[in-house]
Amino acid sequence: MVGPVEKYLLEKIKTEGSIHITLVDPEKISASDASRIAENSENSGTSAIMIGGSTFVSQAHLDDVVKAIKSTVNIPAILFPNNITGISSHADAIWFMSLLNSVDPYFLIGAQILGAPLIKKYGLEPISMGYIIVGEGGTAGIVGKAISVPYNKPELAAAHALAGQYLGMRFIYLEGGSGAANPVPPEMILVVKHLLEIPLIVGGGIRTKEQAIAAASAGADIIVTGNVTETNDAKQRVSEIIAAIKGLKV
Ligand code: 1GP
Repeated sequence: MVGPVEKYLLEKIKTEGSIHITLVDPEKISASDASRIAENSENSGTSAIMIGGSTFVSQAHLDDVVKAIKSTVNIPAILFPNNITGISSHADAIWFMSLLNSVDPYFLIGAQILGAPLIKKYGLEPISMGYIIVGEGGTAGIVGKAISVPYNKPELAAAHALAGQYLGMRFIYLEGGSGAANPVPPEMILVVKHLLEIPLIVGGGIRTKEQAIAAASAGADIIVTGNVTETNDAKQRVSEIIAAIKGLKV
């Protein structure tokens, strides 16, 4: 059941400690910008490109963005869907995710039922992941109807994460919300990671190498950054973040 992209991520985490993944939001950019960002990020040492946003984007545009990325870089392109409209046959893999703190069954299992046959048909590699909205939560929290876990309740985040692990999910993602004013606090990452035996992904509001170091040192196995790749000095900032977390946990 564990496919090549998942094996690649696990191996990277094992040998490099914390790794970095670049998030590209197809709502915000053209296919050519996506390919430029992916290329710069690959050159900086990012491990994969995630493609997804929180609101609707036409599937034709999503396909164009994924194709542009695939024709430019060698690292895996992993879909990060907010709905069944976030599926493209051109990617390598898809986070097969359930929003664990949503009050809407659609985001817990409904969308997954609708999407599963398409994933099978396209031959996409599904990577099972429990998604937890914490803190501010951003657009993902609103669209996903999540009861966000406050930053000062790390034990609650840990309970969600552990439930995901016990249900058989193979990764957990603590999502502070894209563009969050404050990233997930290291205290919350520490408490969650302490209980968890599967890799922990952390994202939302990470803009500096100091914030990335804090998250990685606290136990994040994968650091995701999105917004920072769209800034003018993106190349330098992403390189700094990746260089800073390299080797921290090995
Ligand atoms: C959002 O966690 C990601 O899903 C990335 O957030 O855009 O704030 O880096 P940023």
